[in-house]
Parts: sequence; C-alpha cells; structure tokens
Amino acid sequence: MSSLTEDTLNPDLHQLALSLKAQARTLGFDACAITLPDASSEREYLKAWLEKGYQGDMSYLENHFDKRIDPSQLVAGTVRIIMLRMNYLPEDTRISEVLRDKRKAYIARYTLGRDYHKMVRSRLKQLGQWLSEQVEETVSFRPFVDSAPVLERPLARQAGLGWIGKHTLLINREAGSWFFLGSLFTNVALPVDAAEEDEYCGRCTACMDVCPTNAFPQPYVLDARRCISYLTIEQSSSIPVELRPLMGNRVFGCDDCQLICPWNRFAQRSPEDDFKPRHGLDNGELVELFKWSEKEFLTKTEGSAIRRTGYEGWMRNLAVALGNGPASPGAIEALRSKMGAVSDLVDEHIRWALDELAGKDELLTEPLFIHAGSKRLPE
Ligand code: B12
Ligand code: SF4
Repeated sequence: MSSLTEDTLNPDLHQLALSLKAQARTLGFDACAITLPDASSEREYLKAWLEKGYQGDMSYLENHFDKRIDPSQLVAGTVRIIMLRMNYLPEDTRISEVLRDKRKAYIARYTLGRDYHKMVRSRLKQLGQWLSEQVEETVSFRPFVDSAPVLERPLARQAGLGWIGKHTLLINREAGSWFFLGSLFTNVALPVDAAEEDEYCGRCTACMDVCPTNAFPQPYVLDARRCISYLTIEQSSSIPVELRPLMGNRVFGCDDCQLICPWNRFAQRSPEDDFKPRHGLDNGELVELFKWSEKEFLTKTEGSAIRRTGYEGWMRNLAVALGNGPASPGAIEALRSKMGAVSDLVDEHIRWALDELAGKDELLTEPLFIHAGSKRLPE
C-alpha cells in the first residue's frame, strides 16, 4: 500500500482532517484525533510488565511485541492511526444501589448492552469508507477495537485524547474515562494532532486505594492477575481462594477504580440504544441469575460481551458472589441445586460458597446495603 501525502493527494489534508473529525461525530464518536504509528515510548514499560508476568493467562499480550511498538508492522503501509473514543455509560445505571446490595449481581457498566466490539468496529468501518470516498486515489484503512496487538491507550494519549491515569485507563478532562477506544489504520498522511503531555492526577491515589483486590503494585501499573475484571472475564480456571472474599458481588468486570475517580464527575452519558441494559442485567438478583440453565444464559447474553466468560465462568463467578452475600435460605438452596450440574470447577466454587455461608448468621448479614467490598465508594 503506498502512502498518500500532500503531494499525491487531491484534497487539502488539513481540510480533510477537519471533515473527518466532523464525520466521526456524525457517526457517534465523541472524539477523533490523529497520530503516527509509533509506540516506541512504551517499549520499556511493556517489556517490564510482561517480564513480571502481570498479564497472567492472557498470553496473547506476549505475542507480536514488535508490532505493538511499531504498528506499521501490523498493517504494512500505515502512516497514520486515527484514534477514536466513544462514551458508553448509559442513563440510570443504578451503580451504587446494586454494588451495595449483596443480593444483587454487579456487572461492569461497559457490557450491559450489545457487544461494543461489533458496534464500534462497524462505525470505524463506516468512517474508513467515508474517508475513501473523499479521495480519488486508493485509500487503505483497517479498523481495530481490542482485536489486534494495538496499544490503544498509549496511542490515544499520543493523539491527544487524554492522559493515562494511575489506574492505567485513559482519562479525558471533559469526559472522564467511561469510554471505549478504537483505531483506524490508514495510508493517508493526515496532519498529526498534539500529544497530551500533561497528566492531571496530581497526588490523588483514590483509584489505587479503592481497588478491592489491591491490583496496583505501583501507579500506572496493573497486576492483571489480581484485577476482578481479569478474574471474572479472562481467567478460565479456579479463582484464587484468597481473592474471592474481596470480590464482593462483582460477577463480570469491575468499575471501582473508575467510580472513585474525581474526573468522572465530567463523564457524559451515552445516547446509544446499543449500550442500554438488556434483560435487566443492570439490576439482577444473584439467586435468579444462578438458576439460569446454559440455554437461558446463551439466549439472554446473545450479542453481548458477557458470553466471553462462557456458562461455566458465569456460574463460577455467581457462586463466589453468593458466597459473599447473605446466608439466606434461597441462596443456599440455589447453590445446592446446581451441585454436579455444570462442572468440577463450578462445584469447587459452590462448596467454597456454602462453607462461607455456613459461617454466617443470616440475621446479621441480611441488612441490604452492606458495601460489597471492603473499601468505600462514593454515593
Ligand atoms: C488486556 C486488557 C485488559 C486486561 C489488562 C488491563 C491492563 N491495564 O492492561 C484486563 C482484563 C484486566 C482489563 C480490564 C479492564 N479493561 Co481492558 N483492555 C485490555 C486490552 C485488550 C489490552 C491492554 C494492554 O495492552 N495491556 C497491556 C499493558 C502493558 O498496556 P497498557 O495498560 O496500555 O499500559 C501501557 C501504559 O500504561 C504505559 N505507561 C504509560 N505511562 C506510564 C507511566 C509509568 C510510570 C509506567 C510504569 C507505565 C506507563 O505502560 C504500558 C505499556 O505500554 C485493551 C484494548 C487494547 N488493545 O489496548 C482493553 C482496554 C484497555 N480495556 C478497557 C476497559 C474499559 C477495561 C475495564 C474498565 C473493563 C471493566 N469495567 O471491567 C477494566 C479496567 C481495569 C484497569 N484498571 O485497567 C478499555 C479502556 C478505555 C479507557 N478509558 O482507557 C480498552 C482500551 C478497551 C477499548 N477498546 O476501549 N483490560
Ligand atoms: S477494575 Fe476493579 S479490581 Fe480491576 S484494578 Fe480497577 S478497582 Fe481494581
């Protein structure tokens, strides 16, 4: 693929970049900025992170090191990466209410609706097609959302979309951090935007302090093996026993480090129907969800990213949350009824949960609004 520069292209590239950004907004993106395919500044951080084994079972993060650092090796001929961000927080998310009610299941707010990979990717593709139509020469573009070895956060920072917080997420001064990132690789040499050189966390360490499982060995570094998001979604084996009581009622992902972040006072809600909760998953009862058969799980999570954990992972996670909840007859009965029904892995978590509940006094644990983890979150 040959690179399209000012000399070879018909339209004025500055004007084209402005129109591209306007088009991105029309397509529902909240910001769009352009950067070079170069993440060499991350080389040492990434190397050290992998050497410590913080990626856990996510061995795909160990592959294609050179392509992560030099994205032009991923798609030959790439001269620019267009970085996009899209807010995802739906209206009325009942976050505190659900997180504090130990009978309820807390599902991370990014995954209550349609799988964002499909939705964001399709919008990126539309933006790429629009770009092609503006230029007479052959334009190449490739959209990516999570799906490839792309260091999305460092590239987004480099494009000026925000800074990387101590919790390692990208934060934007006008929008907080409740957004997805996506990228469009292209051979069009659009003008590059200025990087975000500053960071605005100051001395605040709220995200690190609130983390229920102490997943941050130091600022800007996450030990994924301790992160509830990893434990409930990415790891398919047994959840370490010492971490289970710390997980509270978080059954798929975790939002605590974002919830506590003061910059999320500026977060904007998404108008997208695709991100609205489906099947009441924003407020589900643990006992009811645990009663689902595999068929019900597959039906109710169709088109959702929750499917990633599979029925076995889903039941494992719910068993842990039930063990962390009140010792109600309903919870005990539900746990017993699934013994032997799914797999040895789930049985092991059920036994753990029943042991936990056996040690609790129902009357003492029944009050509704006990914080699901050990640390305080904002109202
Ligand atoms: C693997 C992965 C995970 C893993 C590991 C997370 C991690 N921190 O690496 C797990 C499963 C734990 C995870 C969890 C979540 N994830 Co995730 N995840 C990814 C994925 C696919 C790859 C990230 C990656 O490459 N990690 C490897 C590390 C080494 O890279 P890195 O974090 O980018 O770190 C670099 C910089 O931080 C840099 N660095 C910069 N400055 C400094 C300063 C110092 C001093 C140091 C030491 C380092 C440093 O060092 C690193 C190496 O380059 C990306 C998509 C993508 N392709 O990028 C989504 C992504 C990062 N995840 C996302 C989301 C939404 C989440 C969750 C909020 C989901 C949830 N609610 O449960 C949580 C948040 C947990 C957290 N605090 O990070 C979004 C983040 C959007 C945003 N605003 O930043 C992304 C971008 C997906 C998307 N397309 O929108 N995720
Ligand atoms: S998502 Fe939850 S468990 Fe993971 S780092 Fe953030 S607060 Fe900790």
